[in-house]
Order: sequence, then structure tokens, then C-alpha cells
Amino acid sequence: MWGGQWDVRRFDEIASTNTYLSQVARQGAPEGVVAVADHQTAGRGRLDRHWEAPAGSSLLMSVLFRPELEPAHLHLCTAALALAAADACAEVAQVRPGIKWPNDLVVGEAKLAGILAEAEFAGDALSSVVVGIGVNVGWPGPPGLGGTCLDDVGGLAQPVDREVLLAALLSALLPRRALLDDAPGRAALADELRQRCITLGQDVRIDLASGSMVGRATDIDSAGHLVVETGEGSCTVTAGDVVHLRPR
Ligand code: BT5
Repeated sequence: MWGGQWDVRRFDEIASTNTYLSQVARQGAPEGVVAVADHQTAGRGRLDRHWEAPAGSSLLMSVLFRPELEPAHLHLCTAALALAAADACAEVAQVRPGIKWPNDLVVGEAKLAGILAEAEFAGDALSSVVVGIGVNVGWPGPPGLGGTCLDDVGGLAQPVDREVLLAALLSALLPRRALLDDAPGRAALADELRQRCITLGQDVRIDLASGSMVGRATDIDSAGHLVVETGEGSCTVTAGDVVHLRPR
């Protein structure tokens, strides 16, 4: 059981905070290491996509977890960080982002933040999980992608202070992290995600490596996965890109 102390390591420039923490995890670093960077030269999204942010424009951070978790429940690590980051945006910038399944914070349909979770295994057992987030603070993301940033949509007269946002995020993350280790905690996390996930109730297209499917998102299961009703029945989606077909 982890004692709940963060070990925050700051970098002016780094390739990727996720890559750094995955390396130190393999070298045996304990749970609770946090990497924060002003600039990433090789920031990553899912599926080898790039995460872009000019120096000093975003909160770019990753945390190292070693939870007592079945691999099937890994998505709850993403959920824990999404819920904590959404709380931090509300507290610090007066912005209440929606959680778009599986890994985005959005304002309306505009992407405010993206999350990347990467796991290491020892045999079949989970050894570590690195969960990283990029929150757009002063720059709305690459032109043409329809992203947004806290300074554009927030309620503050002055720019958001990334250090204050980081502190709020880490303190909101601590109680969520504690929920990962046992079944009642995981059920509580899945419940919270169910209440706050804006994808639920929407008609969606899920793009997978193997093709696309269309249906209505009806539930989040106990592992944090998305349940979609299609014309052919109910289907549990564990990964993929989700398009909201008729955004509210
Ligand atoms: C994500 O992937 O959204 C996960 C992003 C995780 C970034 C953090 S930063 C700290 C840590 N270290 C890392 O190396 N990564 C994590 P995905 O859902 O695959 O979305 C990636 C796509 O988002 C890209 O292909 C672009 O289309 C778009 N994108 C890139 N930069 C963006 C930005 N700043 N704002 C909005 N959209 C962006």
C-alpha cells in the first residue's frame, strides 16, 4: 500500500514525461513519482500520435502508479486522472470540462486535455502504470483541430498559473488513487465516471483498428469501459476513438 507522498520532478525540456516515467518505473522507481515539463520534444498521444504544445503553454505531467489492479481494470487509472483534472480545472480556472470517453477532457466538443495511460507487466501481473495528461492552458492546440484552452474559456481575469493547477490536480488525484486498490473503491470510481462522462446517452461512432461501429453509448461498466447498444445487441468497448454523432 502506497503512503501517498508525491515526488515531483520538474523538467524545462524532456522528450515525453510518460517515456521518462516508464523508464524510471522499469528501473524500480517507487509509486508516486510525478514528472512535469515545460516542453516536450516528443509528446505522445495514443497509437503513436503526437501531443503538441509550445514551451510553457500547457500543464504536461505524468504520474507513476503501482496499484493492486487486475489488468482488466486499467482504464480506471485513466478515469482517476480525468476526474482529478476536471476537478482541478473547475477549482483553479472555473471551467467544468466534460469527460469524453475514453481519454479526453472537453469543453463543448473542443478538446481541452488528453490522457495517455501505459502499463508495464511482470508476467501476467501489472507492475506499473504511467498516466500522463496534457492540459491546454494558454494555447488551444494545433490549428484546425478545434481544441481549446483554459485561458480562452476560463473565468479568470489573469492567465491560469500552471503550478496552482498542478497542485490542485495532485490533491484531487490522491483520494482517487486510493480507490484503485480494492473492489468497493473501484466501483466508486466507475460510478463517478458514469455520472460525469458526457459520452453516455449519445449516439456514437467507435473507430477501432478493425473498423467502425455505430450505436448509442448507454453505460460505463465496473472496469470503466463503455457499453454501446448497436442494432445487433450490446457491446463493451475497451479502447478506440469515439465520435459523438449528434453533439449536444
Ligand atoms: C491523447 O491522445 O489525447 C493523449 C495525450 C497525452 C499527452 C500527455 S502530455 C504529458 C504526457 N507525456 C506524453 O508524451 N503524453 C502525455 P489521442 O487521443 O491519441 O489524441 C492525440 C491527437 O490529439 C493528436 O493526433 C492531435 O490530433 C490532437 N492534439 C495534439 N496536440 C493537441 C493539443 N495540444 N490540444 C488538442 N488536441 C491535440
